[in-house]
Amino acid sequence: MAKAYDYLFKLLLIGDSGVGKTSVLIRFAEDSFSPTFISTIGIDFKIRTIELDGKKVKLQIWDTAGQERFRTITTAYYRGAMGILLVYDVTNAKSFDNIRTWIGNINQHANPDVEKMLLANKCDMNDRRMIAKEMGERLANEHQLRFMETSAKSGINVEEAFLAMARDIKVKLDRKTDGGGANGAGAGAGNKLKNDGRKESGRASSSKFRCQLL
Ligand SMILES: Nc1nc2c(ncn2[C@@H]2O[C@H](COP(=O)(O)OP(=O)(O)O)[C@@H](O)[C@H]2O)c(=O)[nH]1
Ligand SMILES: [Mg+2]
Repeated sequence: MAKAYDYLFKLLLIGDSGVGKTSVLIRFAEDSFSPTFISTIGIDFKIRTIELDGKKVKLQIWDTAGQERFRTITTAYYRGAMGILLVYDVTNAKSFDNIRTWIGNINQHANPDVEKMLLANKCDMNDRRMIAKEMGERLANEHQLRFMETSAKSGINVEEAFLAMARDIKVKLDRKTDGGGANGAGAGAGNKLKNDGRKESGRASSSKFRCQLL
């Protein structure tokens, strides 16, 4: 019997209230968008299964239920998370400043091994932009995070962001289960390429997946 999935990754969305976390999740899971503020009450997580290197990867993506407003996100929410998408809103400088606080919160509560990524959402709203792309890139570099500008509204980079996150987790996991040895197509050299390629692909993706409405 065919397995339903080969990998199960638990991901979380974190960031200030109103930055578009729920919208990004709904764009990714259902490919839809609502222009009104979405009450998160009742939504715990959404599931989408993707394919990576011929493997089925089930993504279980958790959304906060408004606790972010009170900074009461605790260890329970972070438990078992393999990837965290940190989201700010390019039209809201405070949400950008607060990313440092969220990183502190993650460092305090989450598994130190968790894969993190920074998303600059609402990049379709250029007329109201407060945070330049370079500022996001600088912050991401400082914390060695992958970075992308996204728009849940137009769909820019949403798919790419989740795929990049899933890929990073899978690479890390495969490397661990292989005890750092060769896997799949590559022998030792292939592995080294992967190590070096990680940062490269991070850079490549931030320029390749440029927000198209800039
Ligand atoms: N223009 C634009 N609006 C967005 C985008 N993402 C979310 N929004 C809007 O921002 C508001 C807050 O979104 P929501 O997903 O509820 O934010 P959350 O509190 O972080 O979950 C809603 O009115 C959304 O329609 C985006 O990419 N572009
Ligand atoms: Mg929400």
